[in-house]
Amino acid sequence: MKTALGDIEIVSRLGADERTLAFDVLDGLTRPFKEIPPKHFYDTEGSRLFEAICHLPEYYPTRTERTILTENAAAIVEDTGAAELVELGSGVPSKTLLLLDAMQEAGTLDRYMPFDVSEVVLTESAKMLVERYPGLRVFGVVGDFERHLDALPPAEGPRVIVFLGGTIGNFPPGSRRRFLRSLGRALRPQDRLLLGTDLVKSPAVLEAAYNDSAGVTAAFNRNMLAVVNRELDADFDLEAFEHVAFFDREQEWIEMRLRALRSMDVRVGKLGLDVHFANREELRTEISAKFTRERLEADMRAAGLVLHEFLTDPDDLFAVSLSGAAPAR
Ligand code: AVJ
Repeated sequence: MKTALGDIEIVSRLGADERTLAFDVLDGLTRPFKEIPPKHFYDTEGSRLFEAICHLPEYYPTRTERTILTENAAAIVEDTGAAELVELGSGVPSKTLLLLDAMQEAGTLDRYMPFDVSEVVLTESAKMLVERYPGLRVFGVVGDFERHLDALPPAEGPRVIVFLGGTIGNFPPGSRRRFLRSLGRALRPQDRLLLGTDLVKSPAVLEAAYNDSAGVTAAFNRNMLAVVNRELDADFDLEAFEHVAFFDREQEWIEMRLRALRSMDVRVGKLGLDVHFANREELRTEISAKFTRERLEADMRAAGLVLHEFLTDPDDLFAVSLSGAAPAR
């Protein structure tokens, strides 16, 4: 689509082969330890609740990452010569604007390539961006960045793949390395990965961020059951589950669960499935891994990447790192 405002192209890779909510619920609710993956939090209400989480006093990651980017955007652009940004799970870009602003300032800004599952979100942000940055080309991919990186056109200038927010923490360690490896394969020697990671810190601070006093995270967590009710014609009683979030010191990740407050049977109509919950049985909805510089470097190395920069805030709460493909040996 070439609009009067500029150059916007949106391609869709969401198709019939989708690993859908139905797939994940059938799989996840019939396991010995019940689990539904965190990507199903984000319907309209879930996205609204997540946005509210980002503004909570206890939830430091969003504002800390923004501070790091504010401080370092110009240097990141200078270091990388970035002309093209690929953004994974863009949503409505806000922190990314700091980078795009710096690229425009440096005169290198050429192309922005967001990935998102929502075509509406992509189209709206594309329109906003071509208006804000005259001459910017936008190539959006409606799809899943775990599987559709090949939808990207070849790089025409120094490219930076941006994955912010600490969402890499949602991957269990093995898939994390596999995913990083796939990103590494997409990088030419001059390209970089800009990655946001939450850092290991005092369990009290971590746990407060996922057990906020206003109960927004609890509502966000329970909303996943509302998504399943609506989409799969299930009859979860949201009141019958309590929010649980704790820091697993062994694994160094936050784990979120929903705990049944009584024994019950839940019907998932569209799957013809009856699921039994014992009293106090838990359903895992998210892991959110926390990193140290050493662990991140080890992950990068195992994935064929080299850590170049590790940028943090003064309190070492969060890190934004720059990595590149390891030279072939
Ligand atoms: C969007 C995955 C980075 O793990 O901190 C916030 C999601 N879950 N509060 C995170 C989330 C509960 C968030 N990420």
